Amino acid sequence: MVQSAVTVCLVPEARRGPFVFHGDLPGSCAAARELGFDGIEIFAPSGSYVAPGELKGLLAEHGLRLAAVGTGAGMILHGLSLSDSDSTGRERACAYVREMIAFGAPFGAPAIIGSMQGRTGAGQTPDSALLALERSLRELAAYAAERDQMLLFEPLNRYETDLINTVAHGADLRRAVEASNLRILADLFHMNIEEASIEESVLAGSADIGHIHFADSNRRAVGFGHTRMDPVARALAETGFSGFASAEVFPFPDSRGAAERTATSFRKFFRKH
Ligand code: LER
Ligand code: MN
Repeated sequence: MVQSAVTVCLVPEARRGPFVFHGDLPGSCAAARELGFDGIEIFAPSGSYVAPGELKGLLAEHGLRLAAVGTGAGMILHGLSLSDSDSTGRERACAYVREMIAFGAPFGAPAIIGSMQGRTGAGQTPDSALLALERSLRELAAYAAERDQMLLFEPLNRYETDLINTVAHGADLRRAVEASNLRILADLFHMNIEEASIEESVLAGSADIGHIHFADSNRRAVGFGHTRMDPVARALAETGFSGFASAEVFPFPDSRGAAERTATSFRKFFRKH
């Protein structure tokens, strides 16, 4: 059965980003539980920003799970990239992600590599950038495996990276890295831009996909855009997907409104019976 989650952003520099809740971790947890979500996904400045004890208490108090932890603040705050041609820069990016993996692991929550994949930099070709990314992912997947954790890799739309834009290309990368705990995060917003058919790509990538970013065509809560979600939900049900569908969407019309709309849509598409 698909699990539901909402995103909570704790990075002030990303306050205009596509996250349901911004700041106020205790209040966000209370709202998530009130609306019936199974978990929260945290976007934090670093792996040491949230005290594990405090998070453990909040999750227990509200009966929530930690669905995943985003690592994009490494790019936003520090300009880090896992495909950096400079070995010192690449190692700093890996160290940053390792911290996030170590933070999420005790909660059973995988780290997400989205923006941290970077782009082809000066003096690189797309192939050499991809090789650097592969190397980073191999190291990080091994680090996550030692902690019995999955690592999530997220294809992004062409305006955010020139490296991996589709689920199929992500699956190729997964095979090149040769790590069974590396899974693809399928973000329905990016897929709406890049895939010929979201549902066909979900079916084709079923063995690779470990997490969903549940978003409509315009990156608002599902129900506020024009993506045909019925066939996508059917494809996920057909493949027996049992991971999280986490709302990574703009707080439109506000955080509460986005969370409520997500909760309604989630029930409509994934809790029919
Ligand atoms: C991260 O999950 C993502 O989808 C990127 O677009 C970050 O902006
Ligand atoms: Mn995403």
